[in-house]
Amino acid sequence: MTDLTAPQLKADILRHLTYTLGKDAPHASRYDWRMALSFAIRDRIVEPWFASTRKTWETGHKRVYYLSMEFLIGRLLEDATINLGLRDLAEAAMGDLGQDFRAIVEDEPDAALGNGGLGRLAACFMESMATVGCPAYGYGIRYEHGLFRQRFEQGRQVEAPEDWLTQRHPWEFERPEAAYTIGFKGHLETRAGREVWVPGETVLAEAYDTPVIGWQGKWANTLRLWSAKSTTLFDLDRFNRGDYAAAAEPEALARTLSRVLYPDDTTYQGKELRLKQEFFLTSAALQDILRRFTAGGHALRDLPKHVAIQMNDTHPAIAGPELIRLLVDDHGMEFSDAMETARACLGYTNHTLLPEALERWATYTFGNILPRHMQIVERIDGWHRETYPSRPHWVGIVKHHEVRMGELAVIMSHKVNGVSALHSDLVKKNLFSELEALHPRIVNQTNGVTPRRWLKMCNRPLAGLITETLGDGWESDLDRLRGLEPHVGDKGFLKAFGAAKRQNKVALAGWIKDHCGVSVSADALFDVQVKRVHEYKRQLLNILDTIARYHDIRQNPGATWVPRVKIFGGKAAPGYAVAKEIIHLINDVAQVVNNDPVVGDRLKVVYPENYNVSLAERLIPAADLSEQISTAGKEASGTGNMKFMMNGAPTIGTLDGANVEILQEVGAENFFLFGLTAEEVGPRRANPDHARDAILASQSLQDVLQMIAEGRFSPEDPGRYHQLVHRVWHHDYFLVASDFEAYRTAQAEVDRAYADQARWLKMAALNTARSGFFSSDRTIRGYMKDIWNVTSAL
Ligand code: 7GP
Repeated sequence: MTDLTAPQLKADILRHLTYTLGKDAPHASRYDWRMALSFAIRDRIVEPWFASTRKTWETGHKRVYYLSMEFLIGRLLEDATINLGLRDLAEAAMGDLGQDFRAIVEDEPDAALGNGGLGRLAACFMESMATVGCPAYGYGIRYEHGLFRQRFEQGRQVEAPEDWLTQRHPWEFERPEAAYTIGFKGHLETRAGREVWVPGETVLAEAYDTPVIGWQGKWANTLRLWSAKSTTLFDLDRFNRGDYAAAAEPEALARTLSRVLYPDDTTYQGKELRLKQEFFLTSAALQDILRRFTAGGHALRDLPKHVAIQMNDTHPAIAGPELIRLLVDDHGMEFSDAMETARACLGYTNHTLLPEALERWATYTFGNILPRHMQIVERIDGWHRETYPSRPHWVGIVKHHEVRMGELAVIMSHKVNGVSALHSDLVKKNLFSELEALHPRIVNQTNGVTPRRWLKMCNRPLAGLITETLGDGWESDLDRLRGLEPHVGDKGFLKAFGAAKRQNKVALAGWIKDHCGVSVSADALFDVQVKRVHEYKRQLLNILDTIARYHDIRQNPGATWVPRVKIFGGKAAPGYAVAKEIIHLINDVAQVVNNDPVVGDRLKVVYPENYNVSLAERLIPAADLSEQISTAGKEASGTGNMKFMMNGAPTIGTLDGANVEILQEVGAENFFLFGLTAEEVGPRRANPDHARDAILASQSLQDVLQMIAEGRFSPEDPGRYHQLVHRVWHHDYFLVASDFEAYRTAQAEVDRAYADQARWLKMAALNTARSGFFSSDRTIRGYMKDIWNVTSAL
């Protein structure tokens, strides 16, 4: 922690405004002030950052390398001030300078270098590794355009490019000296009895480093993002001939590699550019790792003693063959030694069981782009066949002219992990059961989230109450939240807890009024489902229930209703037609419900555009109810579910992913459980009439489907949802119909619980009190012990 004073910080800000930005105060814009503040704060990170690096070098401490195609970081300014203990000082200093700290903070664009859960997890992990003092590097791609911006036009999702880098990104340091050549395509030659790869294309990977500071500034790690540059800068010949566009072509072509983030989360597309991006990240990272390692003067056989490499899903699974290639082709190691060395370093985290998300590359594409790696993959497959002669014939990496990245990642890793207890179990039993039987290596590491961002920063009223009640220090020892339990019987505490929630709700209501044009009452139950839009996550189930509620209110407006605000947020992959239809339906329902005078405050539906990390920070602290309603067996873990719990929102949910563990921690009386279990899902689906039976058994569901089919929510286009309704009747793979009645019953129970505010507040407070397990510090300690074999350097 720093002992900076307000006048010093002010002086730093003004110095940066003058000498870094070249502005004087009277003419500085909000952007200028934000830059000046960011640079002043960044200055405070540099010292601990250097100190951490120095210490790691001096002690020869083992390092962790986290390879991920996504880092969904969000904003950094406020987070950095919080971890440095400078937040209030920064607010005061800016106030003195006539600037509104909140406005400055919100001027920062989100670094949206990820799609959803997998990318956000990587960002939480970076913060937690810095907090617990695990020496680590994150490696990713510095996409010029992060995840697209979402807008609604007449209720339809429209995508616009995101351009966070058009402004200066004050947190990074460009490292032109740290650049590596990455090859693609070309051919193989035999020279002196060795296979040599002669790439047909090359690009340069240039590093940009962002320091990641942990809680209280005790340790800092590096997030190193690669940007693609051309190896041949400019075609001067062509330029001189006047062909300016062609002259710039090499540069433009190379840059496409780090131009855009693929916006699909759970479907795999098989696009050549994607494979190139994956190799670009992985090769640059591994070259950098080996350079750093050999600079330390160690023998390559000792790599696993000093280096742990984690593959965040299969996206960087080319790391296995690439590490072998570098060790064998560049460093002269024997294949079998290289194989052993690579496996001892590598770990693989699986994030999904959805078959459509499992990466498989046509051997044609793979061999064309990475001919040497194709050869190495065949060799690995051969090695595996020989090592396990008993292996069933269908098990292996190359099958039916495809390279299966999951199998490759498992075979190349000493440890494989799932992300919740249930998910790891299913990975073991279903996804990789044969490989696991040959060589057990699957372990569980239940996901977590950083409580610094997801409680301390985003929920000041609640964080303040916790500190008042428990004192300092819970932020890095989240199990201490259990200390709130004895207070839950105390009326005064519950009142304060309720007041904190209400303050967040009032703030959100104001924001909704300004941004969505809908008036909502802070007395209503805020029921929130925010996440990527996907059929398995079942936003459809939620909106069907909303329509049923609407229908009932219209039938019987005089009954006592617990007022609800249904809040949705999330993006659909641009090519995912069904998901986009669901978004459209939600917006259409919102139009009708919000403008129906019979309904009034009893029900409102809001769907703010462009859900992202910053919007999550606004919505989650104001939520009363957390919607985690995926078809059991489909959500690997979920991490939003943990954020809601921490912020005192009980869950309505299925027995899926980490919901199972949330239920276990919080107790059944504080969780609204419903629906088929993972074990029941298969048999249910096997009944060809499952949806029809469920619909015929539910008058309410029949009414709802009828209303949609009649065009009640799309009067100008009554046929708009015929297909969607048809799907529910005939192709209800995710069992929306089968779980509908159970969901409604659970929602009715929610109403009853909420109507008794004393009961509700107690449930909410217990959710916070029992959320300590879901700190990503706990998760990271688990990886360090069970997978990376690395200790804290603190
Ligand atoms: C997600 C899972 O869907 C989610 O359940 C989990 O909490 C999160 O990873 C972190 O483990 N998966 C992805 O975001 C994803 O892109 C495809 O998966 C590989």
